[in-house]
Amino acid sequence: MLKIYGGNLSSFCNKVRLVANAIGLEYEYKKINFKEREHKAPDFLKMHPAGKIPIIDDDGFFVFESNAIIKYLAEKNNSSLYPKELKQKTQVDQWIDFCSFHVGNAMDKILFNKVFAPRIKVTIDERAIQDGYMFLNRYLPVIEEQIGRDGFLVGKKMTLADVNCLAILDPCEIAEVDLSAYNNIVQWREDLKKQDFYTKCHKEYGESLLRMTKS
Ligand SMILES: N[C@@H](CCC(=O)N[C@@H](CS)C(=O)NCC(=O)O)C(=O)O
Repeated sequence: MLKIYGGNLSSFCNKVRLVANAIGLEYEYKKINFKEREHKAPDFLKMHPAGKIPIIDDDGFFVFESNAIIKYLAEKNNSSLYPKELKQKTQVDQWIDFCSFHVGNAMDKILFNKVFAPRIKVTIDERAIQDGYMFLNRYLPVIEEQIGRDGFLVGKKMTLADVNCLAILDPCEIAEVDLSAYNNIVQWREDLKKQDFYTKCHKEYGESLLRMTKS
């Protein structure tokens, strides 16, 4: 059976589970314990030379990098989440890259410095937090406008581009990123968050977040 190595608090890992759920795949979820440094153990480094999650093991075929993983899973399973028609597929790739490189990087700067750095006793980089908000102010309106066209990032149905963006925006509340000025994003997010593929994964995400904020 497909194995997904991940952690509940990682948007990259949740993205992979969200896609696997949306396709309807059965999988074994193997949680990696960072405190025990399981991700740097010799056997783990054989799967990922840099010791990172997520990774999938598909009957001995190992893949890392969440965006490569979700494309592989969708394509292998003939899912409409990743269209076959070249131009549509390229648009999905385009929005995956835009969200990951721009929105995702901005979110990471904020999330790491506001939420994780104080907990792992690393110096907080205030400039990175400011940059993160500045980039979001620049890129979220682009997402807002795109979703406003047809209800999704590409066309009238959910694709990998939406799932990627949904996972990236998951920590907005804890990172104090206010989405209320973006009506289309708020509505799109609300609609997707009600669906089974999301609620199945988010329960654990929410519980882990709560545990972390209490500790
Ligand atoms: N670009 C990668 C990011 C993976 C990543 O940075 N994962 C973090 C967890 S959120 C990690 O494993 N960090 C441990 C480390 O870098 O040692 C992806 O999309 O999968």
